[in-house]
Amino acid sequence: MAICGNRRWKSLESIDLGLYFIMGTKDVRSGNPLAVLESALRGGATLFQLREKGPGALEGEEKFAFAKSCQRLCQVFDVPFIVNDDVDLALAVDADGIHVGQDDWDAARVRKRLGPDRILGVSVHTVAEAEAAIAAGANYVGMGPVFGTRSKPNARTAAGTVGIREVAARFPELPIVAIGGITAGAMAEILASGAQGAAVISAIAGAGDAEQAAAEFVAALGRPEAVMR
Ligand code: TZP
Ligand code: MG
Repeated sequence: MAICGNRRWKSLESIDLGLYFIMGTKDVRSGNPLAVLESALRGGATLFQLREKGPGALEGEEKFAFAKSCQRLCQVFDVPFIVNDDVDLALAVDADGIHVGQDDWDAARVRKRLGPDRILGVSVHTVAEAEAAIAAGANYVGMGPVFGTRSKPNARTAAGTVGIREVAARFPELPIVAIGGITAGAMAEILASGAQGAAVISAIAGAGDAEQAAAEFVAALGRPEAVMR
């Protein structure tokens, strides 16, 4: 499998999918989104994706400025900054990577636009989609929704971890992150299925204390080296 390198994270092994925090301004129920991001990073989020979409989402210059602010915070914590869907924004802000779904852009075209040095994540649901994502140059795949979610109105039916198990068995070296309704209490099941970690919106963005919520996920990862910042 061709694994693409990355400027700031020299090898794929150093891109840590353990706790992949995803947030847009509308996912934050109370408080300042940047403060929530900072708390999540402080609690131990290992990767961040800006997913700014839906009614009332920031656009244009406001979205650019917010992305830059998120990126600066990620840099302070040495955490990769990924942009959802918006290839132009990802390139304009010099993001570390982009994540695209099956209905968004063709992943191979996105890889061409990004060049070899940025992280490319692709949402997949089947072994065939995972194979196509690898061929397109994906560094990791996202799989879900595992459980029911209220963060994505058009989400597919919750699929549990069956698909993850199939993809992990077929492509043992492919990094997989599970998504959809994941709580810290489900981490053991997620990891047992073959995923390297969880992508999380509401359990952190909607928590009263995002730092504590993130720290609970990190504790559930069960890695002695993953410590709170
Ligand atoms: N894709 C599949 S489920 C989902 C996305 C973006 C939303 C995950 O959010 P939450 O709040 O962690 O269920
Ligand atoms: Mg998408």
